Amino acid sequence: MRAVLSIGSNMQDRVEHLKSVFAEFQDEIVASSSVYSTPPWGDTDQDEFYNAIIIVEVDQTPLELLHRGQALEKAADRVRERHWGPRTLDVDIVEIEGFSSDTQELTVPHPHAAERGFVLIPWLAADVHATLGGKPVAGIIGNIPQDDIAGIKVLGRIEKL
Ligand code: PH2
Ligand code: MG
Ligand code: MG
Repeated sequence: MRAVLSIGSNMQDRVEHLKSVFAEFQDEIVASSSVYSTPPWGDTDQDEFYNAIIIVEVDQTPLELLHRGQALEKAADRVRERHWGPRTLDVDIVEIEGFSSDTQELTVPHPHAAERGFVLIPWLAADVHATLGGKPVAGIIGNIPQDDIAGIKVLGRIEKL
């Protein structure tokens, strides 16, 4: 199963938190973006995030993959406080090829992906042919307010940070 993961951190050592995800999936990553510095979206009263996209090919079910991401969040001492608030590590499933789900536990494709430059810009960088809901990600980016895109800056490949 091929899945697109959006990972983010805006607390403590952001690079180290993101590295824990790259390490966990090292043998299953088929493509990945650089790390981007991104202004907080939704709840703007918090520090800048570091975000990246990892595309994985895993021999697992969607829920198994979800739980693997949650274990990484737990290992980073993630505390669930504010909705859209600061976090040590967030591992979100953006999309799974040929699969959708709308349950309490898992909503795929991610319901906010199309509004989020911090997801779409790294995703396009990892996969120029990326599509979301049948539409090219390159086109969806054109619908996002320019102000949301302007603050998104590439920092470099994770190995170099
Ligand atoms: N995650 C959120 C809310 N806002 N903003 C940025 N820039 N990056 C994120 O990863 C992020 C966010 C909720 O998960
Ligand atoms: Mg999230
Ligand atoms: Mg999440």
